[in-house]
Amino acid sequence: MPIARPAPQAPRVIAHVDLDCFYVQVEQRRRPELRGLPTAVVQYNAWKGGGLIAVGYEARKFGVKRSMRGDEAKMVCPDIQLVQVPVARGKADLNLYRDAGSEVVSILAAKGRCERASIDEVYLDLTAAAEQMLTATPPDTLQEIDEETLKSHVLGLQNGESVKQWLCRTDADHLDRLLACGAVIVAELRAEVLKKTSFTCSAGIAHNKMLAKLASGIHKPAQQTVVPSSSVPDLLGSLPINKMKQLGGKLGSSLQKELGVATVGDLLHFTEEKLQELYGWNTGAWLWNIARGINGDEVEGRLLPKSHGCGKTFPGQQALKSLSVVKHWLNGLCEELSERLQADLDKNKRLAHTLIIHADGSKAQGALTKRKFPSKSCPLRYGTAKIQEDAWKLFESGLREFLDLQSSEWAVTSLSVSASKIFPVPTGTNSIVKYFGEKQQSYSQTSEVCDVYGEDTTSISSSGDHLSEASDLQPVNHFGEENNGCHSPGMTHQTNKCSTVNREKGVCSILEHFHPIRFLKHFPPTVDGGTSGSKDEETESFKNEDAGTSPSHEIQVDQQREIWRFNVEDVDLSIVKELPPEIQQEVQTWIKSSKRTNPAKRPGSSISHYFAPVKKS
Ligand code: DCP
Ligand code: CA
Ligand code: CA
Repeated sequence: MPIARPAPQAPRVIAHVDLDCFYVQVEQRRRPELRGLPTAVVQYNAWKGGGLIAVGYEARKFGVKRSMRGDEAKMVCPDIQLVQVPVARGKADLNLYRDAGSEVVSILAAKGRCERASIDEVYLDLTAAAEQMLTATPPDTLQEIDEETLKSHVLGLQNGESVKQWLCRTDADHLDRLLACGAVIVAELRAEVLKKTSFTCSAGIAHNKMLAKLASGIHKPAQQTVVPSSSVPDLLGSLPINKMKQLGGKLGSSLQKELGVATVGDLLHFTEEKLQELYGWNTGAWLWNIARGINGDEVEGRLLPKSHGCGKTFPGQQALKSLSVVKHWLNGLCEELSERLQADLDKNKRLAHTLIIHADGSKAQGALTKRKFPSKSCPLRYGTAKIQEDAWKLFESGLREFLDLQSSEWAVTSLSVSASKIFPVPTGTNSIVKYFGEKQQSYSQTSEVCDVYGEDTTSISSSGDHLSEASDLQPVNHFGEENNGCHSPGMTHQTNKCSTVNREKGVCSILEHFHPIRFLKHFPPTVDGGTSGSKDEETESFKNEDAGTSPSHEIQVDQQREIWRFNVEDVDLSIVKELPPEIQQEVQTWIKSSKRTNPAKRPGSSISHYFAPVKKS
């Protein structure tokens, strides 16, 4: 759902940068003999030459399109070079492209806040850099303006004014002067990307994200487009409503049908009150804003994806019809997801907290319900086998709901697994507290939100954000995608309660043994002789007390004023293994230090021993 955010008071310079025919450029860099030749990247499934997922600009001249299959492309362009996407585990392996995208991101991030919005695009907030340039070296003072800047397309130029004249106008208002600086900066960045990676990209430069995104697709490849405020009414006046991000789906169709709105500019005919009356307060306000080119969305400082996902479609005859076949594919997807999560953890020190599965299915004709295959989620446990186990439970629970207790025949036509709610690994001795804090949060969040809302996105350029082309194989990227869903493996569809999740296993089982105790100002001594946290110690988040025969570890969360306690020597290693590796290491360190101080070990007899709260005396 769109969110209406008013424009900030101060003007901003925002760029949207999108790589041209991205997978093709990556393949042409690997195989330079393909440079300059009409080239396309095709999917793994070779049926009819494989579905095209990226088409180079040389091939586009012949009329080759992404919707075609290889055989069709060869008919319109006999010399086309078809490169198959790399394959692993019977599906596309996009790591090559992800890494290439990361190279570009690290170059673009040099000049301002940078948000990686998809596998091949970023937003940049260049306001500070542009302001600085305007003060120190505005375009009119430059001895020479580089060629790439001069090739910019400036929307709405009047009376034969040249780009150079527009860039150097000293009587222009502050807003236009800032955009002119933005154009110079973006041209430099694009030249840098070309020099360092050999990739060309296109960009839009405007006062907000929405306009920058619209502009980057207007002139491609290897070009940039500037949107001065004065050009906005014309731009939006001619923009078909379904080309606007978030208006490609139901909302856009409703506007067309109910209000006869054909272009974004047509929305100007309606008052904000009317739009709010029809579409609700928030959506109404958002529509009123976009009609005027107003958009307050911030560029988020995020160079890494918000979630990881991998999926595959099984159209027509390939549909999966037995549990064992579904399990085979699901296991493969989980294996890939697990590898990527581990790589993210190793490289970026980030942990994901929620596992989600999505599937599409069909039922035998005559089945009574029209229910869709529900998306399901649960807290994520690290380790391939655990992810596979949980994903399988999620699938089974989804299938039960999908069939609605009827014993109808079924077939699965797409499967995907993803991991979301990714946060940096907390550092320092505080980490386990933060880890459990986040776990508890994600656990309760997933128990509240139960439906996945399909995002309703179309852009003027054919964006790869969601990679959702109907085809044999559907790689899923989740840069910037929000996932919602709530169900968990242990949950039955009758109860619809997440509290039954993983009672015996997993993070939740551990959480249940970390009973938070309200922090008391003068906490009495513990039964095992360890002293409690005093007020002075509140900010010391983890305390290893060597107190008597049974040392007690005490974890305090000062913000929440809660304490967890347990006897570290009673911790069962098999339970520790369910934690992410970094946290495991930390717990191992406590255990080692505890053993050193207290070699007499007393084994715990039941799970309730392991993390049992220390009783107050
Ligand atoms: N992609 C995909 N499946 C889709 C859409 C895109 O696998 N349905 C992949 C291949 C693209 C990449 O994502 O190269 C980026 O998608 P874009 O929509 O940005 O398209 P291109 O970069 O290929 O072309 P353009 O020059 O139009 O941006
Ligand atoms: Ca692109
Ligand atoms: Ca793109």
